[in-house]
Amino acid sequence: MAPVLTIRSIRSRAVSVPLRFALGTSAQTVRTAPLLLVDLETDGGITGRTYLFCYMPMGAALVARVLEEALGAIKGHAIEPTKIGARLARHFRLLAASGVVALALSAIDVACWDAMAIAAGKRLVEFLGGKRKTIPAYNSNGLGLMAPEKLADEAEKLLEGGFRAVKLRLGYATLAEDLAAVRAVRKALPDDVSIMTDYNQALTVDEAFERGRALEREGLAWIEEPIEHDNYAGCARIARELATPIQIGENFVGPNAMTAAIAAQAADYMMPDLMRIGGVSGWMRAASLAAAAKIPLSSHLLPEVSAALLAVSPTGHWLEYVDWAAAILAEPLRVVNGTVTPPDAPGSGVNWNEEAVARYGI
Ligand code: SMN
Ligand code: MG
Repeated sequence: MAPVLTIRSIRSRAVSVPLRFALGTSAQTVRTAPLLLVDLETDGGITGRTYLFCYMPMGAALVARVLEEALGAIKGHAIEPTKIGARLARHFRLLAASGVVALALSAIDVACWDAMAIAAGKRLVEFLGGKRKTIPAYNSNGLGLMAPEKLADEAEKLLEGGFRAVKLRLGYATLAEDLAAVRAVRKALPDDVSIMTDYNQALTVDEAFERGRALEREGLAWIEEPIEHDNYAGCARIARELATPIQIGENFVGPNAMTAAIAAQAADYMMPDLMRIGGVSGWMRAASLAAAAKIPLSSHLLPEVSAALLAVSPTGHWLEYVDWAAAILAEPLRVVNGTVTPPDAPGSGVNWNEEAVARYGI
């Protein structure tokens, strides 16, 4: 008999994993990854899992609190992502399903899909109608804001695993420093290695024009979030003006944000975050939007689950690889020749290394 998939409980545990390469962004420096590990238990005995990157330790505590509240609205209900999502959207409507609430609701959705795929005895990628295949990945560990010599040093180390693409954080005080950083990394790497760059919203529209034009001759793969993330009209002007592709999307909360960004022609490339776009359900809607608009779609963080989602996205582009969860996963994602393959395990393949979870628990 098929197992009964009704929601019994949601357990969450926070861990703090030291980063091998600190990540100095124009907004903040991340030295440890605050992760929240989520176990959604069903009455049939199947558990759906996911983790979330919570940006700062306080984020993990807040998401855990939202999960507790959410459980009250869905306990005893059958796992049916569309219905669960609608229930939770209504429950949180007055508070607004953004910020940490969006993270929590996305995590519940991902855990539901994991449980359903496990119950069906299928890998998530197959449960979604696709096949396991290699996905090109860029190494997004490290290359934070730092002295050019240090960048050159770190860039070389980031090719380990056969990566042919890396991401450099920009947004130094001056254009000259941005250029020096790009040139130091370019010089340290073989010519065929792609360099993505990320401003984390540091610039005004005018600064983005000035710096973007100066960077045009550097052969960058993309310039990410040059200005505030939701100024789609400004992004569109920049994307139209610059030859280098503009990339945005990690701050889309739900597919509606992406719909608005596409309508504004805000960027050449888009990269929703699984935990802000609305989990697997939100991602699949975003993938359809990207396909209809012919926009190359990349992922943001959560590479373990994103690999399966990119494999079923018609315009799947690059996977952002970070190793932050590797320390606490039973089966860390493997990088081979700069590519990853969706895990060969039922569901999303996310399972805990309990010994490591105990070690890094907060
Ligand atoms: C990023 C992600 C997570 C933490 C800091 C910065 C960044 C990215 O914007 O795209 O990787
Ligand atoms: Mg980014």
